[in-house]
Amino acid sequence: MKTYYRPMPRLGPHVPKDAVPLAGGWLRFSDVAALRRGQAPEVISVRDLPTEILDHLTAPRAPIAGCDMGRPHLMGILNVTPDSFSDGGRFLSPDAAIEQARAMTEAGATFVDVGGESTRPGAQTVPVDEEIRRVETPIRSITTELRVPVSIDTRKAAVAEKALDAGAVLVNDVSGFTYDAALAAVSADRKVPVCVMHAQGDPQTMQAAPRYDDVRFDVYDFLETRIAALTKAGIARDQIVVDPGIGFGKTKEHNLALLRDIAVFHALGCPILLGASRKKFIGTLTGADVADTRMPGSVAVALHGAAQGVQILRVHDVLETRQALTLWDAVEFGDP
Ligand code: HH2
Repeated sequence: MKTYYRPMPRLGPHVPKDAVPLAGGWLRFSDVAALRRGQAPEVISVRDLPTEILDHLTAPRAPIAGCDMGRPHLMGILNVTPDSFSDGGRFLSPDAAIEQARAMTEAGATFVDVGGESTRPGAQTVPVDEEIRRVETPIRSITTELRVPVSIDTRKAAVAEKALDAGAVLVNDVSGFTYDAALAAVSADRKVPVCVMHAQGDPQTMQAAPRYDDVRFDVYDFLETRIAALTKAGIARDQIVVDPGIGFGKTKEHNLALLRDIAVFHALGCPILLGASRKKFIGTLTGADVADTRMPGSVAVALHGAAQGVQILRVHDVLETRQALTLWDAVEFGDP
């Protein structure tokens, strides 16, 4: 039976002598939970790991769009849509979009993720021309005026092409490159990094009745298969970022299980992106019904991600998350 290896990162300055770096980054680990479907976890020593897993868990990640994956990054969310679940309608005008991108960059975002189609539960597909119309101008002005890598959040090859022409440098697809067969080829041709996210179902129906055998391992296997498909399509393995897709065809329990064991995805050997910001499960757990009031819960999840070695945190509240991360970092690792 397949074993999944979940490193148990240590925080703070006191680590055992045999601890090794997690993904070449800011955490170290010496113990790993060996997990199997339907069985109790077993904690094993890093010395007992299969060689390929040890390599995937420890090897430094290549830079993504020029950003060093040896430290946590904030990806600021910029939805140029009328209907996104949290910021819909606020950044539709090019001026509002660039101002928001500037504010997020000044607050510490090292990526800006621009999306022209909401993929919230129940959202309708946006025609390609309309999606291009929404994203092209903001991406061009952000990449001209600000020195921040822009990612294009789209499922469609035609939109990605225009966004890359306008200056985007990363393709982020919430369908895990399953929606439009041409998107992987475009990303390979243009030699840009990609983010492959897991989703069960499409936005219109995904929250109806999501089901898994074990969400952690089903998502892991999906991402592993997609990495193989994307490398076959010509995308360099070290330019693939993986994302478990919080809220995409997942119940609150599914989201929590994924977050608790998010470190298992390090065994894929790729940087991890986590997008939990203001999502519904935060409201379900806290009673914060309105998305804009979910900042504190979102910050808590982002800190958890950083403590598990997640390299890219996709957030709406950049200033607040950066402040929390700075304090967390100073306490755990010492004031620089
Ligand atoms: N979540 C959303 C959109 N894109 N991309 C990645 N890689 N990971 C995510 O978790 C993710 C994503 C949904 O959130 P948001 O963009 O805030 O809302 P909407 O889809 O309504 O525009």
